[in-house]
Amino acid sequence: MLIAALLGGWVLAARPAAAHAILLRSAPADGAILSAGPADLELNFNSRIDAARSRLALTGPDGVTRILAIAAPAADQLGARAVLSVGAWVLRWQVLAIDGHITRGELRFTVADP
Ligand SMILES: [Cu+2]
Repeated sequence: MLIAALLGGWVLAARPAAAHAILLRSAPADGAILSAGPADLELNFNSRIDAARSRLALTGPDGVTRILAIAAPAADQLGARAVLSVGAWVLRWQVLAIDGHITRGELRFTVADP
């Protein structure tokens, strides 16, 4: 009885966490080295997200942070375009999952001379 109650509690507690948006993969990947020019940024999550309430902020080698216009090619995906110059870049993402929870993270990548 006690075990069942504990197990039930664990399952209930685990369920909302499973719906958090977790980044599964991205392009560019964290730590990637790219060449300069226009780039398609793409982030894939494990759950559906509310693209309208999600945010992508890109900081370039000049230290300036730009909020990117977000496209949502799929319910679990965010996309954006950026023109990348040589140097270090940080892409910060914040997404609202359908369970109402916000998750955030950042990707760092480098643009190198060809
Ligand atoms: Cu959640």
